[in-house]
Amino acid sequence: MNVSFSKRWLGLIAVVAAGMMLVSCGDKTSGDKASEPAKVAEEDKVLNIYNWSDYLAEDTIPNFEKETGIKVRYDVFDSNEILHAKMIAKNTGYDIVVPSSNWGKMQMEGGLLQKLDKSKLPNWKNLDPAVLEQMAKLDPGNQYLVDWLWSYTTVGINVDKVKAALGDMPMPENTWDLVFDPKYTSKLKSCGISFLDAPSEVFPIALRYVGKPEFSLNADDYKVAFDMLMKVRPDIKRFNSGGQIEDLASGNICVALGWAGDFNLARKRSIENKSEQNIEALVTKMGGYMFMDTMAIPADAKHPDNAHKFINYILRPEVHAGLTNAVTYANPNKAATPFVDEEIKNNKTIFLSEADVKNLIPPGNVDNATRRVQTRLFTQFKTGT
Ligand code: SPD
Repeated sequence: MNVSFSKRWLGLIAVVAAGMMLVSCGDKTSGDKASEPAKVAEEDKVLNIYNWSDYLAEDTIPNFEKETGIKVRYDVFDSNEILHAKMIAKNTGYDIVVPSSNWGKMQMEGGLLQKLDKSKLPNWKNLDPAVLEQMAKLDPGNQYLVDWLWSYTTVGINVDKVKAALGDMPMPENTWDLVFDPKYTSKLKSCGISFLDAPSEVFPIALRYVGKPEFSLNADDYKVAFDMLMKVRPDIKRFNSGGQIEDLASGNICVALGWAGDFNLARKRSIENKSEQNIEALVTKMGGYMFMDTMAIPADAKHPDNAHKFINYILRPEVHAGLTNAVTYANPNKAATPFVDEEIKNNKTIFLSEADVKNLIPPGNVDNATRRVQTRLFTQFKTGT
C-alpha cells in the first residue's frame, strides 16, 4: 500500500468519523424489510442513475453499456437538498443515487436505501480497508454507502483577475475574506463573485467564519452568520453550483465559494478550451468543508442487480482512477492509485496533506427545525431582503 496515501486517508477518515458524531444517531432501519437486499428477478437491461453534474469520465457510461448491454439513463443534480427532497417523496425511479455521506446517512436511517449485496461486489476488495473500517462508524458494517469521490468546499480564484481587481491591496491572511469581507468583495465584484446555491453548503463555513459552531442548533448563531453574509450580498454576481466550472473556465467570474474538485476541473477545461485561465483552489488556513459523495441504491429501486453491476464496475481500479483523472476529485480506491495521473496525484489541492485534511470541517448535519432556519435565511440572503 502507498504509505503516504494511506496516512492521508487515516487523517481523512478520522475527520469523517468525528463529523458523523454530529449527525443524529439511531438506525431505524434495522430489521426493516425495506432495508433488505431486493430479490433479483429478471431485470430489464436498464439502469437509472442520478448523480452530480460534471462527475464522470467520457467513457465511463459507454464502456459499461458496451460491456453489459445495460442501457443507462443518467440524470444530474447540483445539491443534496434536491436529491434529498426526491428521496423523501419516494418512487424516484432511480437505481443509483449519489448523496454526500452525511445526507446518505439520513436516507439510510429513514429506510430510503437498501443494503448492498457484497457477494455481487467482488471489486469491493479494492477499497482501502482503513477507509472501510472508519466508514463503518457512520454506516455500520459498510452496508449501504460506497464512496464515489471526495473533495471539500473552499474558495476558488482566477489568480490574475483577482490580483488585478485588488490592485495594491495584498491577498488577505484568511482567504475566506475574499468572499466574506466587504473590504475585498467590493473590489472583486468587478470581475465576478459566485456562491454555491445551497444553505447546507454555505452555512457551516459562514458559521465557522463568524466563530460559531459549524452545525449549531441555535437560531441566534445563524442570525450572526446571516448578518455577515448580507454585508457581501450586493457584491455577489450569482448563485450557481453547477455553473461555476464553466463560469471560471470562460473568465465570467474570478472568485467562487465552491468545490475544490470543480475549481481544478475549471482550470483543466480552460486549458482544453485554450482560454488558459489561471484558476486555483485555495487550501485555506481556516479550513474548508469536507464531503464524500457516495453511491447508494434506493429502497424501491427497480434494477438493483444492474445497480450492483455498475457499482462493481466503478470499483475497478482503472475505472475509479479514470473518474479522478477526468474530473480532478480524489477517489477512495487503494488499487486505483497507480492509475491516477502523476500531476493529479501530486496536486496538493486534490489529495490534501494529512494536516490540511484535519483542518477541514467534517461532514455533519443539523435537525429539521434548524434546516428550516437555514433555508429561510438562505432564501432571504439570495433575494437580498
Ligand atoms: N461536479 C461535481 C460536484 C460534486 C459535488 N458534491 C458536493 C457535495 C457537497 N457537500
